Amino acid sequence: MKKSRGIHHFFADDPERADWETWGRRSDPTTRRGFVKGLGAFTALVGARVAFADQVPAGLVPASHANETSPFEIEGKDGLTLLNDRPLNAETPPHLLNDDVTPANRLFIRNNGIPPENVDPSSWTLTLDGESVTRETTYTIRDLREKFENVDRQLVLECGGNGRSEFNPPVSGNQWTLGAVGCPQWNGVRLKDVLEDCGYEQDAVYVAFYAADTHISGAADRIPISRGVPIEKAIDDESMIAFGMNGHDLHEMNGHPLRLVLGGWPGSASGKWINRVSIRDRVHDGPKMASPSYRVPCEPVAPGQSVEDEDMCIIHAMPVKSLITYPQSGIKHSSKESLPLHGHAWSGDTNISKLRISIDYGRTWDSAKLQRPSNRLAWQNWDHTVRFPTSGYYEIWACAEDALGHSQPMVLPSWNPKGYLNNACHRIAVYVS
Ligand SMILES: Nc1nc2c(c(=O)[nH]1)N[C@H]1C(S)=C(S)[C@@H](COP(=O)(O)O)O[C@H]1N2
Ligand SMILES: [Mo]
Repeated sequence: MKKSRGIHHFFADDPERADWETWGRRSDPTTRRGFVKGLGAFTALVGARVAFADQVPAGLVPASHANETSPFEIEGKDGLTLLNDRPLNAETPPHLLNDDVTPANRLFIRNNGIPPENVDPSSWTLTLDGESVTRETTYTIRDLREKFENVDRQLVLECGGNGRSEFNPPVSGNQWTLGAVGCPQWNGVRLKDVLEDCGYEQDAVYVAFYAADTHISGAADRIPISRGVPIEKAIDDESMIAFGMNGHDLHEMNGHPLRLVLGGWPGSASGKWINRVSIRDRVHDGPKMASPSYRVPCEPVAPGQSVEDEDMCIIHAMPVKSLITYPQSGIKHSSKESLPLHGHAWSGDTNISKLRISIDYGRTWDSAKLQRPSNRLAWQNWDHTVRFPTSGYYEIWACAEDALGHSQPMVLPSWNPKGYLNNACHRIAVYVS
């Protein structure tokens, strides 16, 4: 199942015409600033008068139509959108991510290969090996549970390609919109405690996983993915080997019976169905570690520019980002009542310091009420209330800033050949009557 050419391609191919047919105005090609040309043409697509129409930037894809995809069914999952069925890839619409702790039925699925079947947790083993391991050791899941302190941590898992669908020019790969992210509570043990138990040498550089899923081609000698992180991230207090989620077994598509969770880093490092963890004396060289996978240009490039493999750098922590999870984009609302908003914000290895909201295309901003994370590297919940001065079509924009002073880009971050790290501010549409 492949996504058909949609509104983003329309804007990419012919921005002038897209602006005219969508927003009902023409933009000045020299300045790229829009000027309003009456209110007629727009209503066909958005179906309402646009409030603050003079503030709409040229080439803006309306939030009311920016994230349209198709629904599907999978056991134990509810309301996810299918992007690809082989390998299985499915994301969660933002309004279904409204829970402060993501339930299993709302966590996205990103498979590179074919998951193992008929998994038996009682006979599953995890072997610690590699050039820099002191004592090669094999653990059963029971060993892990009994030998090490059990910890519960709420940690953000986000695919490096989340948001890819909005890059222009478009790039190949799963066309994730916003929902390849979640923040369940993971149950397991610290990766650090296990690494210390088997021991590692001074020359340890990387910690990598191998897993039980098989290659999409069916070839037995090929593995779909084997990635890792620098030893410093592996021994972070929050890095986990998880055997559960929200107090239950892991969902079979989310790594049952054993997975890594490296909060705040590209999801691809958080191996599912793991049976081997290797302590390497070099940067790991497994499938999908090499360029251009999960890498971005070391220096920014122009949109569409090709980049040599050696000029691509491995992604470490994910950038600052936020979601509006209530209300659902596209709702109808009465101008007489105020509208409560809810959402989450997160940023790689650090926390969030501010969450700003605008209802006038960024002309003015308000600060939302931001909660503390329930533990380090959990997403932070925020609340806000807005009032609309008139009826019409509105967009609510949310933008976070983290403790390092980094903010989300208003439009898009730097274009890159594989379409990673799109952390643009989230926008939703509201029709006020
Ligand atoms: N063994 C294995 N681990 C894997 C993958 C995979 O295909 N196989 N996909 C990775 C990627 S790219 C992401 S984003 C996360 C997704 O985790 P989830 O499917 O539980 O949401 O798992 C990672 N771990
Ligand atoms: Mo991913």
